[in-house]
Amino acid sequence: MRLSRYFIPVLKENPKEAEIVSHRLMLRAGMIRQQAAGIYSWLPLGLKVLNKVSDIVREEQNRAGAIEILMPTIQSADLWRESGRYDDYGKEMLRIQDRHERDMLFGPTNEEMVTEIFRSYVKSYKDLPLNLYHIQWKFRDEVRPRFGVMRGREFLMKDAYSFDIDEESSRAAYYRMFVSYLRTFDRLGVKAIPMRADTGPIGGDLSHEFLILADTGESAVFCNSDVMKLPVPDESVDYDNDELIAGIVKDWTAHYARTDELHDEELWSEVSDNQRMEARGIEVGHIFHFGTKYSEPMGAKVAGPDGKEHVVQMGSYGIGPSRLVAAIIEASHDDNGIIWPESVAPFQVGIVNMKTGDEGCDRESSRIYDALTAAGIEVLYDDTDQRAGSKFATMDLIGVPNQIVVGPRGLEKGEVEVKRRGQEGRDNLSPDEAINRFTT
Ligand code: P5A
Repeated sequence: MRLSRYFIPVLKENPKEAEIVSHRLMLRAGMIRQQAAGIYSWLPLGLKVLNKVSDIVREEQNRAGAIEILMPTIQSADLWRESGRYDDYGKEMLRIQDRHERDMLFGPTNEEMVTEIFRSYVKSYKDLPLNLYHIQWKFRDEVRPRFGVMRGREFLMKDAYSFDIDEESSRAAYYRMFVSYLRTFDRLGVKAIPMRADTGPIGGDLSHEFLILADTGESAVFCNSDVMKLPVPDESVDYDNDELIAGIVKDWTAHYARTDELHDEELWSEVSDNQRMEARGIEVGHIFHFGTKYSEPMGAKVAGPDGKEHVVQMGSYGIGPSRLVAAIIEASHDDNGIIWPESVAPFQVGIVNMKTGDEGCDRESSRIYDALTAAGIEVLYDDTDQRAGSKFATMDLIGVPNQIVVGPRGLEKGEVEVKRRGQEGRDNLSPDEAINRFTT
């Protein structure tokens, strides 16, 4: 992408409304635009990152055996009356009436709707286990939307729902999602720790939140520092091996790790002094096992091997891609701006043409740009006529992880500079060597 033809409305000044660094940087880097309290437009750079996050989430869901669907944002109130949650959900639910005065709502979550889909089609245990997910916008009329997309009112969620014939297989489904979350966050370049958590309005008896530790996090957490050292399973992990998956979960849940709502002083006092970590965390994922809470009142049953009808066991599994974009920045930035992990960077390589209009600089910059683009690399080429200093500042602000600097003095020696965002030092390479570094 040539910056002169792109749309990144960077802000020079720090926006006053932004209280935390990720919100400030997302506004300054022209990633998002607030349209109303807690409601945002995603501008090109923000959308690129959001899509990369969603794609990784999607790949890891698919790998763990979940199947993608797409449910609507608008739901009928009748479904929620069936589960009994219509009244319980209170003011957080945005309620709407259509022209026929039918009660509708903007979905805050989809347990009811997916249960309706399930009960309409699935009649036999032979079709289980089943895990359906979608990546769709949600609306929750939060009392205090704040910190930009970190706590929005409209936000993107990946929500998966598992259906199983009995408690044991339902727990196995929960464990598969647990492990796929470890892998997802690892690929996103963040350390998210699973912690025992409260279930709130979703319900159930077993629940873990995945939290990224950060001072600006909204949750207080207590955890044994040993949990930080555990290895994350690699992509060869076999999701069909229930025992192996349960073993990984056992290792990760053997240490004390809880959010404040479930904190237990007595158990905490058993953790040795030098291992006790009291910190704050950003909740980026939350998984629930709630058995028959929705399937019972909504009549989601299948015929079992015994010929009898069984109410299915369910769990639900959420990740917030829009919140994750902010959380990744919270965990990875410096004074100059964002430092994207390679896996979610909007562009892998940035080219800074220090002197647009200089024949040599223009020619070599374009040549590098064309070669990298042809190799399938996403390149942002700053071909504008801004000062070099301001171009450097923009590249750093938006966090492009690899930068190639093309200047007249370097070119006299047949060299360009290659540097990595967030790291000291730079390499002087010939333009061809610079191209090769990224294409071979
Ligand atoms: C699990 C999937 C649920 O809603 N039902 C379907 C369950 N869980 S949850 O914990 O309430 O939300 C799941 C994840 O969504 C993100 N999230 C938010 N992101 C931005 N702004 C918000 N206001 C917001 N609320 C929830 C979080 O990542 C959360 O873990």
